[in-house]
Amino acid sequence: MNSLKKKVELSKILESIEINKDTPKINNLLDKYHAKAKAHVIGITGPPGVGKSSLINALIKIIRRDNFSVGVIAVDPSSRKSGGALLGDRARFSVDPKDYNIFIRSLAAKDSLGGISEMTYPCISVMRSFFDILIVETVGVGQSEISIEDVADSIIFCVQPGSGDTLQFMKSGIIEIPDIICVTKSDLMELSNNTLSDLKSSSKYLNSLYDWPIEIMSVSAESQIGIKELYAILQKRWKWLVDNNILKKKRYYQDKLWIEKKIKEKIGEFGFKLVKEMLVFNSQPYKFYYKIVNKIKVDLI
Ligand SMILES: Nc1nc2c(ncn2[C@@H]2O[C@H](COP(=O)(O)OP(=O)(O)OP(=O)(O)O)[C@@H](O)[C@H]2O)c(=O)[nH]1
Ligand SMILES: [Mg+2]
Repeated sequence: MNSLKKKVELSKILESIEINKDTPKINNLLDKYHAKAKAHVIGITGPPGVGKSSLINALIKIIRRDNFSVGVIAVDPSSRKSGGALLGDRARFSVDPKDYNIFIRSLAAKDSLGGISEMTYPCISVMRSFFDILIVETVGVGQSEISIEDVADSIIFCVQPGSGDTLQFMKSGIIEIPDIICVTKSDLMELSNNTLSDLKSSSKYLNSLYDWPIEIMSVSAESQIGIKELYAILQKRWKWLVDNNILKKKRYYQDKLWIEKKIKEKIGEFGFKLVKEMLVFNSQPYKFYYKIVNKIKVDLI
């Protein structure tokens, strides 16, 4: 199938999973794509206006130069009160419309705090079977039931130069510890250097899961500084995830968390406690979810 056809097919699927969610047909379809996952799912998060979209634009260029295909899910926070970029205009994705190996999809954050709505994971499940790399942009506010850390394989946390709060947030658990920390706008030399050295000197407080050495670096999307280096780190990270079998564990955890959240939503915390022990599955998480929710409904009636 050529890339244009693929793009059209993908748009149709995404539309249909939003309209027909929770039907057996859609859950079968989701499992079909779930089984074909190939992309490295990269979450890019950070406060409004920090430069996430600009960084994604810069990454897209380098990814395409390498001839890899790339999908982007931009979780749009504009529907929430906090609004969009506070510091200057919001960057749009400036991609070549004739390049069918780039696909950008916006999802409304609705009222979910971490910006991850119920539809984000099914959308990721489908899109990661279509592309080599899938990037998800969210505004990181943390403290929500499901956040970007629960649906992506690697997390880049963007820090505004001159902001001193980040480390405090991490230490107090308000934000999860990311895999890569990027101080953005490094063309703003002095501010950026200070923030970078603050973060580096405190890195001993950051213990990442599974012994991944957290990378702390500075980037400038505007001046193209550090982008190649960031891309190289992402490739190293992908190899590390695959070679150490960590990807498999992470993906199982992502599936399980999504199922748990959906079950809680359908039958509440009490109902969830009754079935918690039953949540063991090997594959096909969407069919499994559907089966279990229906079994509970029958049992409860
Ligand atoms: N000097 C400088 N400005 C930048 C850089 N990257 C982004 N900006 C500016 O910062 C502003 C916000 O950039 P965005 O990329 O939209 O930031 P964002 O984090 O995606 O913003 P939201 O999606 O609204 O949360 C824009 O005015 C950009 O031009 C950079 O590398 N250097
Ligand atoms: Mg943005």
